[in-house]
Amino acid sequence: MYALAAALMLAQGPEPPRPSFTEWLGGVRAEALARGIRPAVVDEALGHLDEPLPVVIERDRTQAETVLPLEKYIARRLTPKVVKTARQMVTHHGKLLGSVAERYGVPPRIIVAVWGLESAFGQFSGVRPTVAALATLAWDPRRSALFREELCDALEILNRGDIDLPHMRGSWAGAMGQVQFMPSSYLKFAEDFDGDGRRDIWSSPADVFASIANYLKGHGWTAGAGWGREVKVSREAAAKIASQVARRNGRCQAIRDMTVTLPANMWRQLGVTLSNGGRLPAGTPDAAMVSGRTRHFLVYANYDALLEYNCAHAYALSVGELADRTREGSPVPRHSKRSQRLK
Ligand SMILES: [Ca+2]
Repeated sequence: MYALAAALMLAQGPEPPRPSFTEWLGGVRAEALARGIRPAVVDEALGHLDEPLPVVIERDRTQAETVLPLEKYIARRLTPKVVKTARQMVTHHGKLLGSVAERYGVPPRIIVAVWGLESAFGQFSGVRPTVAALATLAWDPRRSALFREELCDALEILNRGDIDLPHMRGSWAGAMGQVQFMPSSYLKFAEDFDGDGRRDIWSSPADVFASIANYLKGHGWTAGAGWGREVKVSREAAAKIASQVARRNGRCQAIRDMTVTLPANMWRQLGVTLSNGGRLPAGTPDAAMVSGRTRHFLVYANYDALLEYNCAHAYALSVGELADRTREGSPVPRHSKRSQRLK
């Protein structure tokens, strides 16, 4: 790989000298003004940035991918404490979640599960300054165009007055607030559900819940349908599925790591059963198979909306399972592991 990269660099000649961070920011400033963002907003947001933040570059280059098998990831994230908190939140915010669910068609337990996994139910929404983080990532040549666009969108959010600069905070990667939206997603999907004129994903529970629901709805979540279910796949059935059922094509690895969608009847014929060995019930929707090392899941169309939030099966299955476990009478896991933040 390195030899190839070196050869390519030789073929293309040395890279042109890069502008300094300050010179580069001047270009962003001009672009933002051309987009109609008020000079006062641009000056406040960019004026105090003297240099890129080394910690952002470092974090970006060492981002931990999900290396744990998904069974382990789910077990570590869905601790008894997380499940208990999710249940309490579904009850505590019951009335508000009910109104949000009615408007967007996304069930309260799914909204709470996403919220729980994104920001520990609003407790850890990130304290990093979004504009400074995005400016650093946009200046870094690796994914400059993508993050420059996000930076301009962040300035647009400030321009609209939804949040002020000191409160526009989130992760080092630019994901903001309790819903962890990138600025582009914010502009498309954030909602002002409490009606105060600002879309506040940082501190308004109404806006947080509605924004999560609106994002899922905007990515195809269908009201009244589930996300999927765990199933049992014998070794023999697993071998048949591996040899007979094609994988999906898609933009991210998780999508390429699942099968195409088949009618429930086909899954029955391949030997897939309910976890307790029972027959897949009538009315089971068309489904794709997601398999870990030991656990298997049939996932329905709504699962795709969860992957749009974060394209990793470990994440999307954690959301689905956490949502299911907030139901009355569902089992709370007995094992107890220290809560770990794996994102
Ligand atoms: Ca609001």
